[in-house]
Amino acid sequence: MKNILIIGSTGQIGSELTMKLRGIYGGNNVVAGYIPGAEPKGELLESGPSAIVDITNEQQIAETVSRYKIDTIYNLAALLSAVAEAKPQLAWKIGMGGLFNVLEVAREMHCAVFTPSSIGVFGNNTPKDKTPQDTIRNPRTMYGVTKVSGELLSDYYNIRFGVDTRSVRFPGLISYVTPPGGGTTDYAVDIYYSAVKGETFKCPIAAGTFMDMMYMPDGLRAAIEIMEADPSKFVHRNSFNIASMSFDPEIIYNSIKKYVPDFKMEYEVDPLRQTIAESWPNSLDDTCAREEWGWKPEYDLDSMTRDMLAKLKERLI
Ligand code: AKB
Repeated sequence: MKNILIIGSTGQIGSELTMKLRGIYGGNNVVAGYIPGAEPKGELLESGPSAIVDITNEQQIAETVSRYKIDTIYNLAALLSAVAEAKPQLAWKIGMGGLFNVLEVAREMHCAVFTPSSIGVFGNNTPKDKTPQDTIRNPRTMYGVTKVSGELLSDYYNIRFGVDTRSVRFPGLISYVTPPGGGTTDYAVDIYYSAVKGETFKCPIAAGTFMDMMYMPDGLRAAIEIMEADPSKFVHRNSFNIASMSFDPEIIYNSIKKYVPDFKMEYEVDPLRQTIAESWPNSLDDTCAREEWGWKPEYDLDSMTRDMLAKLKERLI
């Protein structure tokens, strides 16, 4: 049985991952860490303990780990790519300063650590199609810089201090529960909301721009399965490419139109997001994750679209 602390439990991944982990390990064994202003509510608040844990405050992390006898930390605090470009100093403080605090607590108090990385670690010089696991990582965004540095620092703590650090490079995550904020791939979530609300979708990403995406249930499973995996088979740790689908705006639009025939989309390209999107791969090769810990996605674009539309209809109408 694990005792888990989620830092950033009310965010896009955290809100669902906390509930899923509580379902597996028991409500009382999963602590929802949050910062004031982003308090857990409803089921998230009622189903287990919560604690203020500001990732920039090492002592607060250490006190929570000690109080709840934590052995595993999910470090989900981060600013997404477009917002990190607007606030690069804060993005570094949270992404790198925060990770350093988590790793120091983990080193001293013997915790395993999961920190999400991203397709954002790649840049313009990276091979675009079926991007390999081990290849050029030269991002030109602060988000990407913190993610590459985070991968390196996490591997360093594993090699130098034996901290059990593990990570996956998430594609754009698509979910009907908690909306993302400030990401480059957010359009692939927003488009479903517009379709269900009967609105014309204004797409900020240009036609022909492919990026890897994943339905949240697969993303949650990846985060849990990698922490459960037998590390004796690991060649890599920080961080594994994982993939399930790759599309451009036209392809996801047509997938939705199959079920919402009068749905309309227009382009209003956002230059910042477009530049970031063009620097990211079209699709990742996730062979290493498949071979080293058995990763396998369950959803493709069509099954995700059907589920997203059905779930959003229940929530919004
Ligand atoms: C973003 O768009 O910033 C994130 C990511 C792919 O890491 N969703």
